[in-house]
Amino acid sequence: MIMLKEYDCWLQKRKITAGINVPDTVFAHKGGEVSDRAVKEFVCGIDRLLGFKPKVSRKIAAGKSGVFLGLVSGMKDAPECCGAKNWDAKCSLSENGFFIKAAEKQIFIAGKDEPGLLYGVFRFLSLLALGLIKNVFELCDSPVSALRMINHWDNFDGAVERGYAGNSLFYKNGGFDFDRQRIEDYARLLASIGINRVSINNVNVRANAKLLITEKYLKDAGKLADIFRRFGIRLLISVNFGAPWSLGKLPTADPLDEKAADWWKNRVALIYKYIPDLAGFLVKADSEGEPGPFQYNRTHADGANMLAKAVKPFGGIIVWRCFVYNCVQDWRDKNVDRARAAYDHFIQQDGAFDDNVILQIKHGPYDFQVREPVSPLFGALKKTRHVMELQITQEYTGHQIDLCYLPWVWEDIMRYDSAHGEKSSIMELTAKREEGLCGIEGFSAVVNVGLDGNWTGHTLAQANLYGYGRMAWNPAVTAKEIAREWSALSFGLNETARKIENILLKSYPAYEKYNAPFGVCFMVTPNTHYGPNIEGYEFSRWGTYHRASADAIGIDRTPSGTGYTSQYSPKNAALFADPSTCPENLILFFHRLRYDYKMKNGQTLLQNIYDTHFEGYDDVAAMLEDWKSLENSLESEVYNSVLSRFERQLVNAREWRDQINTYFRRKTGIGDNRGRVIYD
Ligand code: GCW
Repeated sequence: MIMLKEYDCWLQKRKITAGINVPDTVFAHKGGEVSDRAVKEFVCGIDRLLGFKPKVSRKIAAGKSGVFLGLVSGMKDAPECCGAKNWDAKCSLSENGFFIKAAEKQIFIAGKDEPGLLYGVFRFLSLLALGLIKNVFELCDSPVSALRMINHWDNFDGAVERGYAGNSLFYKNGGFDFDRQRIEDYARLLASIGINRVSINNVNVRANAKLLITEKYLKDAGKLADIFRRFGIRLLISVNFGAPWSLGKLPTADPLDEKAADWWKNRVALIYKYIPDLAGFLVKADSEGEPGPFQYNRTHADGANMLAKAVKPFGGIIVWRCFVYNCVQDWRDKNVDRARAAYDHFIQQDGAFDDNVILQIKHGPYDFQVREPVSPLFGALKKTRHVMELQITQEYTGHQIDLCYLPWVWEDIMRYDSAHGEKSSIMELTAKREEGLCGIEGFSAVVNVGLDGNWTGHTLAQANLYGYGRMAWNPAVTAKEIAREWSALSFGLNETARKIENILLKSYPAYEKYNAPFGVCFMVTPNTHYGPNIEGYEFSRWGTYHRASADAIGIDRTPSGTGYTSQYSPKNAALFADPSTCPENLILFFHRLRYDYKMKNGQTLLQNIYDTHFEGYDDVAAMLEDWKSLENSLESEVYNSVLSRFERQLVNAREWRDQINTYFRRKTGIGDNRGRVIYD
């Protein structure tokens, strides 16, 4: 019977058989707080995996059997340690990187910097638990991404916008209210997957959250920062662009108004008194009603640069979100295309931003849909720092009721080739930072955690948080590798873990099949975004249309339509604009097609809509049966909590299947060519 303490996630306390001898003495100089945290985590990690706590010696005894932990700077002249001499000659580390060398009597973990040592310790422990460290082992690893950030959309009343895992870890009843141990456990989970930045409040900075940057709240924010700092994590605060007006009572928040700019300078100085290592601000402006520079006929560069100048003296950055669009659209107007907005606004400002401004761009042009093309901004921005924004919380992917393993689609995103010159896939653009070229500096993601005992609502949704950390560190890691790691770290090296790994890998294709078809997007219940409502957004102001008629569906985004395809590189513009080369899982995002359009499998578009929705439901039924087969190998609490969510997911999949199929049967008068039941 596999016991799983859900709260411990992938850091389970479970005795393993170590592939190597782990000495019972750790040699480590007294270091900074993060290095000391690394030593503590090594000791605790060995205790939870091997059942003993190594003792710590601050005096390095060269040649002795032991575990040597330290920084590159202090370990270059490492004692004759497991042949690690001159290791740095063959292992060039970048920021936050680490080197691991393990041999029979000695283990050597060196960090490029303090966080690097901490990441090296966590990676050693996870490799040990995965049984991947045998005899002599050597690993030299640095994160491809400099910025590996988590965004919290947590509100001061304790609610979490688009949160499906309980209330906020940080706030309650209008202010900070957190359990220090819970925050420390959370910081440990994030550090164990290489996260180095956390923004702590909703980007929609409303109500009391506007006062976060006042002394009333900064003291508590500072206490939060103290806990995260020990784990190498620096905070960002989301600020409301209109604060000089709404908080400072100035007549304007115009970024070019000197008084408004001075107000921010003074406010920043106050903030850094309480959080000296604040990484900076995260800003949502001119989007969904949030204030921004457009209100003053200023550009986003004007807005971001004004804030950038305020934080520059403190080494701060401004992470400026590109989620802007005209959300007062008239559904009758086929010329306005929300998908065009971010590129239209920002490409013309490439190079206009200060060097401490980083644009944060959603992976797709729309809004975290189950399938979207990658934003045309990636590969096109040549002179502006930027990161990609992903969503771990399952706003459009099942609310952590439905299992939907997101690394599956993230792998597609990382391998997408923007075709802007050489090495221009997302993962190659991320690696370009090393070569000093303007590439993707990292990733940011809206987190899926809350106060639920298992952190994520659905226990298997922990794999999405784990997977985000692994891919943010190295975008080349595959969904399969992540599923294997997470399943084994959580459930052990056994057949049950392998079965859970396979269920994870089946879940995204299943979800995509029963959801909005072939990249047409939305069709979700308005506001909640869970469950089907095929015309729920069809006449809204949000620009989220499918325009299904009696004989066709989809949006023409080619030059003969909204021209969105032209925002891509010439190669991809041509690829997407031609239905015969456009990837079929996106064909209704880019094209308006008749239902009798022949798809690559020889069936019509309409029949493919029916087939995918019947299959999607059947796939969920199969996952449910797979899970039931584990009843006798899993302790009942975990088994039953996940079982109940699979049963709810099956109800949701049936609704999607039947509503979508019935909708198109009624629209077209054409049934399923295999005579399966479609309700009239
Ligand atoms: O997906 C939409 C969500 C909003 C969110 C917004 C954003 C925080 O429905 O809840 O607001 O995107 O990304 O700013």
